[in-house]
Amino acid sequence: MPSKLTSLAASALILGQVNANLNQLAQAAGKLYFGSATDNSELSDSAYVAILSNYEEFGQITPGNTQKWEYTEPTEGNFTYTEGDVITDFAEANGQILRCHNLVWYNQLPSWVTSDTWTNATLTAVMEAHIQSEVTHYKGQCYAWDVVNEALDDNSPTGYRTDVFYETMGVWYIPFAFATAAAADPDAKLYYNDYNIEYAGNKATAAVELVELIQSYGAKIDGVGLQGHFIVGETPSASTLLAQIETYAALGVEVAYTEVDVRFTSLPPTTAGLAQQAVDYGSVTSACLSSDSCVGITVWDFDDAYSWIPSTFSGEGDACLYWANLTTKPAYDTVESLLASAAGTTVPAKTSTAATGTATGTITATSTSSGAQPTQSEYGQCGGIGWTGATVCASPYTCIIMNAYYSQCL
Ligand code: 9MR
Repeated sequence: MPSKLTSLAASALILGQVNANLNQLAQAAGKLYFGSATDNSELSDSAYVAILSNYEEFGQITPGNTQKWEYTEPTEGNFTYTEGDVITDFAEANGQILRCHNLVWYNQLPSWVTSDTWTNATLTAVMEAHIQSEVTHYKGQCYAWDVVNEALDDNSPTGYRTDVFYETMGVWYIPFAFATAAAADPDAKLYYNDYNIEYAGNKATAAVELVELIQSYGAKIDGVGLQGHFIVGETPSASTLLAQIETYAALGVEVAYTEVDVRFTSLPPTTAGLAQQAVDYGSVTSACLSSDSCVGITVWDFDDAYSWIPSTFSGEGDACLYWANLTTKPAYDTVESLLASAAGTTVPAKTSTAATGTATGTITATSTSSGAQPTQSEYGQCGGIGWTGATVCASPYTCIIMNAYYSQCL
């Protein structure tokens, strides 16, 4: 039975209750933003756009594709920003911070870059022209640039990915890219962005050395982007993630979770799986909340309908905070509750979302008794991860989220 103290605390929390949205809560908790990636084709989906454009929900946007080299310089010296501008204009119209993505990456390169036989001098000139043009075009618009993306290879003996840049220019291409970007927009935060560097291991150690390499050349690096493409049940704990954040912070850089999703390796997810996914998203959220060096969290799209996972990992998916029908998952509730708790507030009570893809009513503040649904009495549990009992309170009580695992009729 809950103590009187618990119920008094709940009353205080109710007084501080806000209409919860992820960015609003993240900012109230001291972060710069909670954001999402998006892509041009998605902007014709009006129901999706209604959520994406809500600054209180997503205060930051990352273009998922159209700032990449194959889009912005499809043939040598011909720069085209029309498609990238669609996303940056969208973000600016909504007052959203932009993370710009990306300048130098082995993937999504036009064939003229990968197929030519470059010398160090000629590829250096090409890289310099590309970075100068793109960073200048977006100058003043990008909070941050992912300057170099995924330069490390999990299996390479050197730690570096042997792409056209590394093979032609050597490791020097990395500080060169950062110095070139800094010259073009001194105010943009310059990030190194990668996956599997969110927790201690060989690749994270290589990422630390990469930051030190850039610094040793006297070039500016402001941040490390932790992509955060995780798997349900295999996501590192909050303390493991936090330890790695602090390792980067000790180098004098900030960090951000830049591409978070937590995928199921087999579908459809079970109720227990959804609860685990909520724990996993919660670990990422808690880690970021626990460090002043973590500026924000970006999900690699918020809606399963637009996730990159199913086309890359056959049979896997459901990795986002929202189902494809734009209702929210238990993971959403956990992220929201953790942000709210860090902000010193609470979120409106809501009915829970157990069913896969058919969840309903998750945004509704609710829960006095109605109809024939089972009701919970005063002080009874009415929600939380793994809770399968009544989610409606007997009149006049309201279901209040105490934490991700426990909601109570008060
Ligand atoms: O979301 C992007 C997807 O639409 C592209 O097909 C894919 C091509 O590799 O790139 C995806 O975004 C990637 C990001 O740019 C870098 N980190 C991994 C992301 C997921 O693949």
